[in-house]
Amino acid sequence: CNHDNGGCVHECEEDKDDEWCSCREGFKISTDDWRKCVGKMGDDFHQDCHECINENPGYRCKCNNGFREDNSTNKGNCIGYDSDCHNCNNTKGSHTCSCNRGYKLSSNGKSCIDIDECLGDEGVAIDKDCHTCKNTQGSYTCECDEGYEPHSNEKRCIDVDECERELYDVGCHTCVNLIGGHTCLCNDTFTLDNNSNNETCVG
Ligand SMILES: [Ca+2]
Ligand SMILES: [Ca+2]
Repeated sequence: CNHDNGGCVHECEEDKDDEWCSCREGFKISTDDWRKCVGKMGDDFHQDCHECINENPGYRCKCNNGFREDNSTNKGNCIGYDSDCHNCNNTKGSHTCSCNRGYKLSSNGKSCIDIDECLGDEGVAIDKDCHTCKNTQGSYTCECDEGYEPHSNEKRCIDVDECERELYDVGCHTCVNLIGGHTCLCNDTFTLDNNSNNETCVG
């Protein structure tokens, strides 16, 4: 009994020859395991507790697969959960699920599944300035057409200012930014070389 309470869940008793486990009032030794105490479900411990583990004070429940001990005020019973349920809310004899942003409840109401925003309409489900929507778990990202880049923290595409970033041809005299592209202006007698890339000024 001096070591780990003799393995007993409730009390350990001993005399000079032997040691044994005993249970507190309302509980008796389990027929399956001499160290465990069983009480009356619904009386000594919660109806929905699968395996009652005594603690001082109170008790905790060991729950079967797919269940966990309720952590709410109603502690001491096992509630079914689905690992894909984000927020499990215990109700009498059952539970409901609520999901984080970007997820919706499955048809059985027990798990959260990703919303594929890309299946929705631009301007409603996704930003209207998102060019190519890529679905992700809990969200989505945008890929942008050439001449655009993704906004740093919004899910939309914005124009790249090629002039400011000096992404224009060295033969271009004056770069003019356009939405989705850019163009060049040439000095005086020069014109854009439309035989090459339309970005080089030729005289
Ligand atoms: Ca998604
Ligand atoms: Ca541009």
